[in-house]
Amino acid sequence: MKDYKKMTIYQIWPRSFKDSNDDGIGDINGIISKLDYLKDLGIDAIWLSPIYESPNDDYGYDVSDYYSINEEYGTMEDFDNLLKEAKKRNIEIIMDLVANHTSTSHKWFKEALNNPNSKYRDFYFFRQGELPNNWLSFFGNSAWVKNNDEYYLATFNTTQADLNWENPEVRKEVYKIMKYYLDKGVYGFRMDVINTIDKKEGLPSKNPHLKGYQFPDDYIIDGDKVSKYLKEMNKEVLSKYDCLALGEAVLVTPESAIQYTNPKNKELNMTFHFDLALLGCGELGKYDFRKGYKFTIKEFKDITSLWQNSMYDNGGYIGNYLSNHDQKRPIERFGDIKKYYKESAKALAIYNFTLYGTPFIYQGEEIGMTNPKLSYKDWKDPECFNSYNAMKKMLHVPSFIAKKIANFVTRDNARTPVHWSKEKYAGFSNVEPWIHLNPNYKEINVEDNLKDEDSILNFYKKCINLRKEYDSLCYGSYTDIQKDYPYIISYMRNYKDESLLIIINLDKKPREFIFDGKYKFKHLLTNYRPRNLVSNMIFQPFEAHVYKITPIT
Ligand code: ISL
Ligand code: CA
Repeated sequence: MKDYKKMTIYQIWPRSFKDSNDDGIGDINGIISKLDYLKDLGIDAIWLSPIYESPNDDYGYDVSDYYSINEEYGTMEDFDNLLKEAKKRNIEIIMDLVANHTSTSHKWFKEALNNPNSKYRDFYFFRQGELPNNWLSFFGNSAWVKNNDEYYLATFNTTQADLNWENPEVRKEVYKIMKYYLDKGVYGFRMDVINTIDKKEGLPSKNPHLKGYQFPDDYIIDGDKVSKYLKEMNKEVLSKYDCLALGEAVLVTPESAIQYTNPKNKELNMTFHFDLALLGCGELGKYDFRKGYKFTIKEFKDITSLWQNSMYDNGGYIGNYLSNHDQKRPIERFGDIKKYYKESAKALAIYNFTLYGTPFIYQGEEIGMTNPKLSYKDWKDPECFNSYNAMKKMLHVPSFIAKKIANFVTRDNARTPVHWSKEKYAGFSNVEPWIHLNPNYKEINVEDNLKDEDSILNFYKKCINLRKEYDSLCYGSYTDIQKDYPYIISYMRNYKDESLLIIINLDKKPREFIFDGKYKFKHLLTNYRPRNLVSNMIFQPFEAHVYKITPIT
């Protein structure tokens, strides 16, 4: 059995990873050319954001054919080759399974539109007549799209039509896709918005007494039948392979995450949660600026503690991440790019790699890539365009402010090309990339990071190795130390007779930390200088340490 609890997983968003054929778009052969780099970094698996055929309205999360590869990225042969080359290096490939919806260019949907008697009508949600309900989509529109005299449900972009999982034939088709790729040798799936596959019976309006579109929330998230479908998927597919089922469970609660991932329920192996990503956002998500994107370190700590304790104590399991293709680069939010750039990038790495759960790295994070300064002319992301309009229409935000907010939060921030070198176009391509390139590639790039002993990249390698060496980081319990202290996060990880102590100052100011208990200690890792563990310590901004400790008896 492969052990996903010991793995480090690296997310590739293919369009911006590496271009091999000079069209300015990342591709499969580009990924193959960087496998040695990834091997050297020490990762065990790659989660590949979607590479299936797609009109790219949502950059691959709108699939038009699950059995072919987007030609901009290569061919099925290239993909098979990627699998083979990755296997050679002991790297697993995890596919993105986008099965809550298909593109409206998918043949099922086209067939459903063209033929009123088609069985594919029941693959989706079509309703005649009036607007069926007041649901707001994730991307800020009505969740219903009008097409002639009917509507179809699309809870994300208007060209992503929701599949009707109630229909057993839909589920069968999904299982068929999964088997096709598992039989090819992929290690598993990251399942896109998998906890939204059950829509509330009868599709009633949400809070009908309120004016305007309402986010359907519990009417589409974590519905009662999600677990039923996952159990069936497990029985029909997952249980037959040595594979990983990772759920992107959007806005999931700890209770539901435990339900999905506790092995006794036979559903998924792990899930992501959204609470850190949404820190400082208003209740409608990242375009809801009403909290000013402000949060405290104490809130950050409380979220950590809630998830760590509830998962470990109840047999649940999560993937830990700070960045992905849906969030701007987090170093600006949780760290300090001006004064403590390297220190904070490394402190955050220590955090992400020492928690209970499998750590994820998003491409470019390992070299400390930052957010570019975007203008509205640089936008590519459909969520950004739609949410910009929604801010103006629904929240009556003036255009120039809406633009500022969108520049600040758009997913485009995380989707600029990876900086491989100082060369023109950052070594990503020999031509102008498809999306804005962050001009700071001359200062932040893989080439320089590799050369510099003290680089963020070399620090990531150390973090990855630490997990390989210390089982307590992979399997151990989690215990908060000084839970209420508002600046420094500290916790212990225990497994069998091994104990690790982690202390991280998350603040931009020096902070004092009082620690009681007498221990023998071994210093394992720091972003400053190794120092003794004593009861009273002043930690510099973002100073972080990992110790192995044994009680003095
Ligand atoms: O980005 C978000 C936070 O503001 C989310 O609402 C995001 O849309 C949600 O996490 C679901 O994401 C996944 O499904 C989307 C796709 O656009 C994202 O890229 C994907 O990660 C629809 O398929
Ligand atoms: Ca290319």
